Amino acid sequence: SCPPPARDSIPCLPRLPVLGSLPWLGGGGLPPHLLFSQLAQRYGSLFALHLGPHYTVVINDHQHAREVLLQRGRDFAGRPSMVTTNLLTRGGKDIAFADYSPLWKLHRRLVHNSFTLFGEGTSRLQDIVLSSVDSLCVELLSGGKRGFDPSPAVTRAVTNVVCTLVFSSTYRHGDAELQEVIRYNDGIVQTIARGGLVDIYPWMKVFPNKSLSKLKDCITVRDRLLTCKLEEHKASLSDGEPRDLLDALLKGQTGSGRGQRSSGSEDEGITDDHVLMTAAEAFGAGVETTSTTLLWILAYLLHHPEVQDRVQKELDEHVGSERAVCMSDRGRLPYLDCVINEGMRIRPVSPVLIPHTAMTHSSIGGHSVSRGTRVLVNMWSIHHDPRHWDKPDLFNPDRFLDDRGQRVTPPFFLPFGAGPRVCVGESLARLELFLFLSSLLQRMSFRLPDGAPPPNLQGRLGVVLQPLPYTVVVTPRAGWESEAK
Ligand code: HEM
Ligand code: PLO
Repeated sequence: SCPPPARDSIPCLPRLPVLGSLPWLGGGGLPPHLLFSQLAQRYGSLFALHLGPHYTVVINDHQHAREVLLQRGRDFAGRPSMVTTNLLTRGGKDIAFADYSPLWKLHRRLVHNSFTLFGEGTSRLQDIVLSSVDSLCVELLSGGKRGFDPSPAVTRAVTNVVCTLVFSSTYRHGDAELQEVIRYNDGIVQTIARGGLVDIYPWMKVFPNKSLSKLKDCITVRDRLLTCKLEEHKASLSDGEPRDLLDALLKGQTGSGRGQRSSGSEDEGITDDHVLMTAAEAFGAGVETTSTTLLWILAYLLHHPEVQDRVQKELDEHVGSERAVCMSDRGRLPYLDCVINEGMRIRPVSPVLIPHTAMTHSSIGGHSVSRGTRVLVNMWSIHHDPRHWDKPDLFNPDRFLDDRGQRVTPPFFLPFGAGPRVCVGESLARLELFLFLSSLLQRMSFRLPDGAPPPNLQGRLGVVLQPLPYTVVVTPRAGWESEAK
């Protein structure tokens, strides 16, 4: 029989030498996720462009996204090399920004197992989160009747959870080390990929600039702190249960990486550098994503007080005010789950995921794609696709319930990505989001300060898509007044 007909190539933007398609990208006015959504209307949901020298395919619909992430997930599990993330990760000794390799696979599996160790199975994680939630509630409730920005308190609470999880440190309000951690993390967030993770102007970074030296300073502070934690852990490592992620990694290092020659080709195994970079990354990912998602959801609740009322009604009916909410309540609180999903749909923290690359010659939608091609999955377009979502710009948690009030997860909802590069922190993130939101809304209500405009929902794209600062007034709910001073 005849070979299948050759399919035409992916529609591509015009290009110039060196600049690639940059002159057609509107001068950097729009952040990448919005720019790509706009271009998809002209070129179709699958199109290509040249980001400087890099041929890049952009995907704006869920069929192609599932093909790249799931069906051909292995082919597209590579990561491009970027100046800032190479600095951040000592040349890819982490999970998120490291290119695909057998060692990376081993490393990712080790991290995944270590997470599970502290995950759903044990109640330890729940205890860690709940104790942090308690202090957050006290702090928010003592804010009084004046409007205030909830962001610092939320960030502190989430940072505390991650510090306990990664290296067993818990901090009191105002602790100097905690302040240092928050400061260096902020510095990295501000300098690491300022227009999102898509490195549109890679050559700019080659010239010495303020931003790059600030990044280096923050990395130095981070490394000093983490090396110290690592040494402490090594010195006190015992044969018993791992105390935290750092312990689990150190144990896994001897178990599966170094010392064992059977895997052959990998000469190095999982080094101390890998352990350090993983701890740093779990830390950064754990803080930025969870706190940002919480702040987005709070912002939407201020716009939709009826949604907040309904969550609180659900909580009153199934939990009450006599005890704290726990993970086993999750099945009884479907509407809260929908609110969390709707928050992650309407404002995905990572609107174009992390760039992928083709590791072999492959294809997308029947078009052949050569090795090394960069692939950007625009989750923003997918989560706002009017063909699949009714009024996509409306915050409507009910879209995650079917006619019988059962939870549904549509195939075009992928806030954590999918396939070999799916988020490793998904179950941790879900646990945190659930416990934080349920506990907050059980104990207090959030309102706009008198006369204040509702939060701006446009967002600002740094390394993640963040809401602009806004203020809230917090009032205790029945049964929790004593916590307010
Ligand atoms: C990767 C979303 C929380 C660790 C990712 C990706 C997304 C994502 C979209 C990229 C997938 C891709 O490139 O295809 C989220 C969201 C979160 C969240 C929405 C919370 C609301 C966390 C937490 C951790 C974490 C709490 C760890 C403590 C990671 C890591 C990767 C990743 C290590 C890289 C995986 C890889 O490249 O193989 N996440 N994440 N994330 N996430 Fe998360
Ligand atoms: C956040 C700042 C930290 O200091 C370093 C860090 C590590 C992992 C990154 C995270 C930052 C931002 C959010 C990322 C995460 C890995 C996966 C996650 C990119 C840069 C997302 C949403 O994809």
